[in-house]
Amino acid sequence: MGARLPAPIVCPFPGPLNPNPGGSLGRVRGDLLTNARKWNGRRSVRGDVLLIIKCKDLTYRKNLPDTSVVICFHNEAWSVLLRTVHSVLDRSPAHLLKEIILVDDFSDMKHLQKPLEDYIAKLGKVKIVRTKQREGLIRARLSGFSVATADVVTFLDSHCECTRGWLEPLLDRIAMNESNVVCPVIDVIEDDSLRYQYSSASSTSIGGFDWNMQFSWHAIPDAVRKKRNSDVLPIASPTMAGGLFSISRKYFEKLGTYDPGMDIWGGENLELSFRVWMCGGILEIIPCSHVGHIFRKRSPYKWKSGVNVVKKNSIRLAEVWMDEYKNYYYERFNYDLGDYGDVSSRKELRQKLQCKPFKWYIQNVYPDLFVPGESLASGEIRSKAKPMCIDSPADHHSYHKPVNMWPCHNQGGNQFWMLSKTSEIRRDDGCLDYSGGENVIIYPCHGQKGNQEWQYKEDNALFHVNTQKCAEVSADGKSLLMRKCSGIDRQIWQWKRKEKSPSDSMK
Ligand SMILES: [Mn+2]
Repeated sequence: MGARLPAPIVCPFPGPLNPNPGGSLGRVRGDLLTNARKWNGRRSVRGDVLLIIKCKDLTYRKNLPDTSVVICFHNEAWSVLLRTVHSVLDRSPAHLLKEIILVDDFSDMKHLQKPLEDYIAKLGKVKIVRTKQREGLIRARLSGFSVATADVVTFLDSHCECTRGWLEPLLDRIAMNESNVVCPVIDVIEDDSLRYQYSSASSTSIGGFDWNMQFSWHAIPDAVRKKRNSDVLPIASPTMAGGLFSISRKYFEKLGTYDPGMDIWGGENLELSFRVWMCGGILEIIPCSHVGHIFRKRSPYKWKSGVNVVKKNSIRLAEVWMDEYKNYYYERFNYDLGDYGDVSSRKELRQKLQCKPFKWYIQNVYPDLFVPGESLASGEIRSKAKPMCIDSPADHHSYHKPVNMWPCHNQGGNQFWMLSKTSEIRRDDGCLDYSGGENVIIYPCHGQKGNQEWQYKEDNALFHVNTQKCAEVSADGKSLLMRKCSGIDRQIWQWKRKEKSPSDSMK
C-alpha cells in the first residue's frame, strides 16, 4: 500500500498565507509521524523525526483532472521535439492526457511542415496549431491555450523528456486547490550528449529573482528546510523558471493568462509568478515530478536589432506589479525606460483581481531577498582623482575574478553598487571581496563580514576593515588597488549616500 499524503501545504512563511493554518499541515504531520516507523523514520540530532519517504511511496487522488499539454516550438530539431512528444504520450496515464497541442511559431525547417503532420497523424491526441507570423513564446502559448479543452493546461518546452510518474503529482495539487500553480523539478539533459541527469529530491532548488529582473535558482532557505520533515513534500517557490508548469485552465483564464503586450520571451515567468502570489494563488515546485530539459547555451531567438525585448517585458511587469520597488530595477539603468507600450489593461486586471501589494510579496513570500532600500549608499563608485568607476559584472560567471576600473558611463549596469546594512559592497548576490592579495574580487555574498566588510568613511574613503587598507585607483587609472590609507585623492570615492536614493520613500 502506498502512503497517501493528503494535502500538505509547506509555505516558507507563517500563518495567514496558509489557506488552512494548522489544519491540513497539522494533520499531515500527525499522519507522517504515526507512520514514521513503518517508513523507516529516524531521529535527527534535533530529536525530530526525519522521514525517509520516497516518491514511490506516495499515492494520489483517484479522480484527477485531465490536462492539455501545450508545447511551442520554433525550428526545433526533429528528434528533440519527438522525444518530448513521445515522453508525454508514453509516461502520462491515458485518461489524464486529453491532448497534446503543438504550436509551431512560424518555423521554416522542412521537417516541421508536412513530415511532422504525417507523423503526428498516426499518434492520436496530438494536434498542431501554426502561427501566421513569428509571435514569440508568449503569444504562441496563448494561441495554444485558446484551443485547449482539458481542465488543466500544462506548458512544456519543445526540448524536454517527461519521466515516469511526472504528471500525477502535478495534477493532484491542482485537484486539491484550483489556485495552486505547480512546476516539476527540471532536470538537466546535457546539450552535447543528450544524456538525462536525474537530480535527487534533497537537492531541489526554488526560484528567485534579482533586481536586474533575472530569474535565479536558490537552495531552500534553512528556516524552511528545518520545518520540512520530508524532501518529497511540495515546496513553495517565490518564482518559476517559466518553461514548465501546470495550471488550472479556468484559473489561468481568471488570472489573465499572459500579458499579450510582451514580445518573444523573457520576463513573463516573473510576471506570472508575482501575479499568482499577489492575487491569491500559490506557486509550488513538486519534488516528485521530474521533467528533463535541454538547457541551451544561448538563446535561439533572433531579436530585432536595437530592441531589448527582455528589458521591455521586464519594465511592463515592473510598472504593473512592483509598486515603488520598481525603482530598484530602474536605477540599474538610470531610468532609461524607452517605449514599453501601454500597460493600462494590465493595471486594470490587477485592480479587478484585488491583488496584494508587492511589499506583501517580498515580506511574506521572498523574505530572503536583498532589498536595496536598506542599503546605505548606491550607484556608481567614482574616483575623485580620475573619471573612472569601479566596474565588474557580479553574476556567478564573475565569481573569483578581479574587479577593475572603467571610465564612468553613468548607465548603471556593471558600475552600480550598493553598500548593504551589513557592510557589504554588492550587486545582487555578488560581493566585493578582498583577502589581502593583489586584487579585489567578486565572490558570492556570505553575510559573515570577514573579507567582505567595508566602510564608506566620512572622508569618502573605502575602508576594508579586515586588512585596515583603503581602496585606491592606480596611477594610470586602470586598476583597483588596496593600499595603506593615506587620504590622497586616489583613495577618495564619490558614492551616493542613502538620503539621496530614489528609493527613499521605501524606508
Ligand atoms: Mn527551454
